[in-house]
Amino acid sequence: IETKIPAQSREVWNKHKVQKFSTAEEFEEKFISHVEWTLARSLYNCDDIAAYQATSQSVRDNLVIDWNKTQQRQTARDGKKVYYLSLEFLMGRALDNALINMRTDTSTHDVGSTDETLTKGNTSREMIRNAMKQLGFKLEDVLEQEPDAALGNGGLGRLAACFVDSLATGNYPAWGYGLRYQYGIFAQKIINGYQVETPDYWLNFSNPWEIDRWEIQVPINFYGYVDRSDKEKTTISPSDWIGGERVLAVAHDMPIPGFKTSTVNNLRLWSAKPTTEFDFAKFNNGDYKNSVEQQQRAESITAVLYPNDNFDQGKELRLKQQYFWCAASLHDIVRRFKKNKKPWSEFPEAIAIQLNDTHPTLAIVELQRILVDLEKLEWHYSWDIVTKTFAYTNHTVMQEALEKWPVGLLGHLLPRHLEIIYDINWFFLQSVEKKFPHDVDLLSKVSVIEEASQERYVRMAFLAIIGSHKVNGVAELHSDLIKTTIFQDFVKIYGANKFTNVTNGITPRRWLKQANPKLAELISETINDPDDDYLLDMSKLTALSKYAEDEAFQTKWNDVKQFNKLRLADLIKHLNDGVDIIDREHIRNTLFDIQVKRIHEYKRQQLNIFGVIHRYLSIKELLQSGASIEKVAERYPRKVSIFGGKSAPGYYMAKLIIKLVNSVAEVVNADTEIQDLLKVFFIPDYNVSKAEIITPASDLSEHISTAGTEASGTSNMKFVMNGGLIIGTVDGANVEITREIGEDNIFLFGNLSENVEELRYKHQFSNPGLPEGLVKVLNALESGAFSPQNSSEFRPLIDSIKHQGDYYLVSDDFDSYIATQDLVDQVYHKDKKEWLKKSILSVANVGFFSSDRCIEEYAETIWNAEPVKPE
Ligand code: NBG
Repeated sequence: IETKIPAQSREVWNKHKVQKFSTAEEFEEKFISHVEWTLARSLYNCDDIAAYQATSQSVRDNLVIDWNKTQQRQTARDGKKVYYLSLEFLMGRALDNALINMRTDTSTHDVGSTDETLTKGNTSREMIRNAMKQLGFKLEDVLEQEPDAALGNGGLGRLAACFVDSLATGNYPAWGYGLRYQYGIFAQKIINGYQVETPDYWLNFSNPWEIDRWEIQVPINFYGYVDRSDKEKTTISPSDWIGGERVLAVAHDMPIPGFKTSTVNNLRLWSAKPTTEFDFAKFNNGDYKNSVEQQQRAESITAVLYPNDNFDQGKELRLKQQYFWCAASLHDIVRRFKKNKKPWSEFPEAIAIQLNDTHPTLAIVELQRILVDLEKLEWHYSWDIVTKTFAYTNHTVMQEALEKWPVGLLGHLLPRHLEIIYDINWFFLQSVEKKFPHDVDLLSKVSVIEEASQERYVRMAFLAIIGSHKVNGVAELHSDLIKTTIFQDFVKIYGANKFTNVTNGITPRRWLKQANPKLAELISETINDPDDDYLLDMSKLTALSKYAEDEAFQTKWNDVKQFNKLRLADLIKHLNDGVDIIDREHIRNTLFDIQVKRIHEYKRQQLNIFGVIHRYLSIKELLQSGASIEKVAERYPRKVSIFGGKSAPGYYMAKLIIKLVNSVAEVVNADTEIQDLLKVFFIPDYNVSKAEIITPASDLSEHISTAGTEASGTSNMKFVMNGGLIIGTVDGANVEITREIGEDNIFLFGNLSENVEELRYKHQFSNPGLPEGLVKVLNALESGAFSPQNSSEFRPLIDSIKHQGDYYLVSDDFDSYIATQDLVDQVYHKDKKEWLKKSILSVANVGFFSSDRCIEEYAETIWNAEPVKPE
C-alpha cells in the first residue's frame, strides 16, 4: 500500500504506534483523558452524558485501530468488495453493541492473559462495567444516555442494520452506503390517545460514533440540460450533462465491529453541504443574501428521513435524496476501483452492489452514465458491466409501495438519466420483441415506462430487474409470490433462475445477547459454551432440545422470562407516568401478548384490538350473567395486551387504529369490575432500544398480516429467539419459522394467500354475513362504548369492513383468530409445562434465522464474495 511517508520516517511512526486498551486500568486511563481532552471536562463536572461520551470515545479508539487495519487488509488482499446500498439503517444504539462485539488482539499486547482482558469470551462488557463502577458510574445508566440512531422506518431499515453486523462478523469486505439524516424517524408522542409527531434531532449532542470525512466530498448535480449541439452524437454516445444546481456530498463513517473478530467494517453516510464555489455570474446583481440562502438549501436534501413504511409518496425531494446518495456512493466506489488501474471489464469481479429495495435504482443508471459519458466506453460494453455488478432485493408486493416516478419530474431533475433510462428500455424491449415477436401486450406490460394513465411513469422495480443479474425476495412465500404476480412477465423473459430467495435474518448479538443477557447466560451455561460461540453458530442451540421437558431447566427458563416481564413492567410504569397497570404479584400467570411494529392496515393491528374488545365484552357478559370473577378467570385468564408502533404521519386509518387502542386501554384499564383479568397498553415511540426491552418479555407475539402481504417480517424471528411463542397467519417468514421450530410450537390461523383474491372478489358483491363476534365488537364501537364524546369516531374502521370490501379480510379471519387465542389461553394457563417446552424448542431451532446465514447465502449465490479473515 502506498504512503507519502518516507521510508526513514517509518521507525518513528512504529515507535509511537497507537495501542488499544485491553485492561480495566488502561480503559480508565483512556476514559479520563477523553473527559479532560475531548470533552474539556473534569472530575468535577462529569455527568452520565459526559461519561457516555468518554466511554464511547474510548471504545471508538479501539475500533478505529481495527477499522484502519481492516481497510488496509481488505485493500491489500484485493478480494471482491460488497456494497450494500440502503436508504435506511435503523441502527439503534452503538455503545452496548460495541462492548459485546469488540475484541483486542493480544498478539500486540503483553498485558493479556489476566481475566480482565477483552480476548476472553464476553468479558469486555463486564470489564467496562467494573471499570465504570470504579470511576463512579453505573454502566446501565450510562448506556441509557445514547440516543438511537433511528435512520429507518421499520423492517427494511433494521434488516440493513442486522446485515452490516453480520457482514463484519463474517469478515466480508463490505461497506454500507446510506444517508446521514439530521432528523431520523420522528419521535412519537401520544396526546389524548392520538399520535403526535415530534422531530428526532438525534445529533443534538455530538455523535461519537461517526468519523467526519470532510476531505471526501463529491459534487452532485441536478437539473440543467443535455448539450446535444453536436448533432453527430446520439443518446447512446458520450453526452454532456450541464447541471443546473450543484451540492456537495460529504462522507461520515461509522465503524461496524464484527463479533469475535477484529474486522471492523464501514458504514458510510452522506450529508449534503453547499458548494464553496460561487456562481458570480448568476449573482452579479448583488443579491448576496439570497444567493447564500439558495446555497444553504443544499442541506435540506439530507435533513429528514421520509417517514413512510411500505408506501411510495413520490415527492421531488425524495428523488433528490435518492440521486444524491446513489451518485455520491457510485463515484466513491468507482474512485476506489480506479486506484487499482484494472481494466473496466474486471469491475464486476471486483465489486458487487446490492440494492436494498428500489430506492437505489438510480445507481444502475448512474453507473451506466459514468461508463458511457465520463469514461467513454461503448454502450453495450458498459451495460454488460452494469448488469453483472448489481443485484436487487424486493421487499414487498403491495402496489402502493412500488416506486414509480413521473417522467416529467425525473426528466426535469435528471435530464441525462431519463435519456439513459429510455435507451435501456429501448434495448430491453427490442430483446423482448425478438423473443416474443408481435406480443404488443407483453411489451407494454414490461416496459419501464408506464403509459396507462395521462401521466407517464418510470417503474423503478422493472428498471431494477433489467439492470441486475439477480433479484431476490425475502422469504420463500414472498419469493414465490413475486414470480407469480408482480414480476411474472419477467420470469417469462429471463427464466426463473434470475429470481431467487434469501430468507431474512436477524443478528443474535443484538437480539439475544444484548437484549436478553439473562437468557444468553442460561444458554451458554446449559450448552456449556462459556465463550458464546453459539452466537456464531446458532445450530449449537439445538443442544437445548434435550432439556425441553426437564423440570429444573424449565423453571430456570421461566425465571428468565419473569425477570424480563418485570423489566418491561417497569418500562410500562415509567411510560404511564408512574402508574402501574400490571399486577406484579401475578405476573407469572399473566400472559404478555405483544404486537409491536409499524401500524398498517395490512399488519392488522385492528384485528388484534377487535380481539381485545371481544375478550372484554365476553368477560363483561359472563360477569353480568352472574359468574364469579374466579369462574370468569378460568375462561379468560390474566392477560396484558401490549401494542406499539408508529403510523406514517399522513396515514389516517393507521392513526385511527392507534387512537382506538388507546381508547380501549382507557376503558378497560379503568374498569374495576374485571379486576386484573385484562389490561391494555400502547407503548409510545416504539424504537430499537425499546424493542430490546419489549422482545424478551413476550409470552406471545402477534404476526397476523393478511396472507400474502407481509413479505417476511423480522420481529417474528426476534420474538422466537427470545422464547416467545407466535400467533400468526401463514404469511412471510412465519411459514419457515413453522418449518424450523415445528408446527406444534406456533399458533397459526386464518386464510391462506392463495385464497385471498377470491375472498376479496366475493366481498364486492354481497355484504357477507359478518361473524357474530365481530358484529358485537362493531356494535360496541358504533355505540360509542370507547368514544363517549364522539360515537362516530371509529366509523371509518367499521365502514372499511362493512361497506368498503374489507380489503384486509378482517372478517374472514376473525373467528379463526379468536378460536386460536382461546387455544393459546388453554395451553398457557392449563399446561405451563407444555408452554415452556414449546418455548425452549423454539429457541433450540431458531438458528436458521441468524442474519449470518442470510449473508452467507447472499455471498454465495448472489455476490460471489469471500471473507477476508484477519491473520
Ligand atoms: C418490508 C416488509 C417486511 C420485511 C422487511 C425486510 C418494506 C418495503 N418491506 O415484511 O414489509 O421483513 O421489508 O425485508 O419495507
